[in-house]
Amino acid sequence: MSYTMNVLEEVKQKNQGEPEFIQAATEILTTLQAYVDARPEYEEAGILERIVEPERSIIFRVPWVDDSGKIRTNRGYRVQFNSAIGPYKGGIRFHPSVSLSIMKFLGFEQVFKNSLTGLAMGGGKGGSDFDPKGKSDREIMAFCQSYMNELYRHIGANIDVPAGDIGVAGREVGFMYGQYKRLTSSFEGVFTGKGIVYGGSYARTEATGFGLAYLADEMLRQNGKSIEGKTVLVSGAGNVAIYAVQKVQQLGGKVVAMSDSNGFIYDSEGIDLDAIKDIKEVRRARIYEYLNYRPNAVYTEGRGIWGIPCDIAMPCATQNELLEPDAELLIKNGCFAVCEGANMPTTLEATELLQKNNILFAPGKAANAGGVSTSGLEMSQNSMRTSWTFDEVDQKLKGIMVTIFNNIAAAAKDAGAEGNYVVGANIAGFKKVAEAMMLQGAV
Ligand code: NDP
Ligand code: 2IT
Repeated sequence: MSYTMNVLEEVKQKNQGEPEFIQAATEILTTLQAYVDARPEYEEAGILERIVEPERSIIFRVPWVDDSGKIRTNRGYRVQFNSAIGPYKGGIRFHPSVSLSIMKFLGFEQVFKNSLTGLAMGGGKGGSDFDPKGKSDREIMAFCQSYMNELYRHIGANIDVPAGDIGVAGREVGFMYGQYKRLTSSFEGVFTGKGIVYGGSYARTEATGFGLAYLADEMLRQNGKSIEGKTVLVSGAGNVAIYAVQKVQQLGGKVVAMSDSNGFIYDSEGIDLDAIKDIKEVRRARIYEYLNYRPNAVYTEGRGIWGIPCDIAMPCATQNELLEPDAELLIKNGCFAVCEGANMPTTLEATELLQKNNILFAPGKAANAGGVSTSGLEMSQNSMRTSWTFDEVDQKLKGIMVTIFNNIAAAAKDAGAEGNYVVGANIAGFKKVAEAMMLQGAV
């Protein structure tokens, strides 16, 4: 068996009970196989054995008091996966499904994604199985403060810089940042996604969704297509989905459907984004309320958004939300591009099927890298004690997304897999991290 496949077998043996991490490792190692096995220096330096093992996984108790006065306990995590090219960097997720496996898959993806941005950021991820749904602002604050009471000792502007992810956005970052500052007496760029008035960057809120649309636009353009006039499905209705829809609409695309974990809405006239923002960003309500704003739209309970005919699909909710039967439906209905806004939303089988059918496929670690790229820009602004305008940040973001696309397309071509952007992203992301690890010795 080859070096790469041996390491993959070892990953499966050693991490039983971690299906999401094994899934992410399988995708990455399988696509790196030809590249790595042709270069024995990687095996000599033990690069793969090291790169699949987090530098550190921290698991801790998070007790907090709910509004009835009862003490509740959740489990907190921070996986510091790889610091070869910069301080650990990656979001924090609050969702009841959070487990060590999900933290490790997200941290592993983040290592390669952050390398693709061209900025000096290592990879990490954190979170908790805390469910923010239905909690009061005071309960959210109590939880965030307790989470930080443990996490603060492990992070720092040059050590590990968290940000948002599912269930964590401006409100939660504010509470966590405030508690960090109180515990350390240090006002520093230890978080990204901060409020504009205390060191946040313009356009960080929009960045992941905008970046997704920029990368999609570039991929389509270089393949003789465009977003203009196309019918688009965007799953989810959170931070990534909302700003993906906004930019797709600005680029002339027609988004006809969005979803949340309860169901999906279809609006043949095109999604009214102001209504979605009011429901999700202001009122934190369910997506079926869209019918109160647009009575002609249709709401369907459950999953099923991928059955709507479209040209372009953008999964922007969560991992494993686009399965093989969904891919079959997309292909049958004439979809020609799938661009991942979420992390690992498409299963391995669905990805393979889409690629076999020549669907243009932009993998999450490249397509959603606009969020962490703009986090990198926020870190730069904090270090320089300066603040760039929205347009300045947006222009830099656009430049980074075009560069990422060019790099992954070139890496795919060099590997003899032209047009396979999964292979391209994994090789391009791996190269820089592996080289840094080799130069730094056995660490
Ligand atoms: P949000 O919490 O803002 O939104 C998540 C959306 O996805 C919600 O509409 C949510 O519905 C839905 N969703 C979440 N979990 C599930 C589930 N298990 N089943 C069905 N629907 C679900 O998160 P983000 O928009 O920030 O993140 C979305 C994805 O993008 C994630 O994969 C994240 O890792 C990735 N990402 C985020 C970045 C960022 O900057 N925020 C950057 C790069 C990637 P409901 O409200 O009903 O739960
Ligand atoms: O998955 C991701 O890239 C994020 N959630 C954003 C991470 C960050 O540090 O901005």
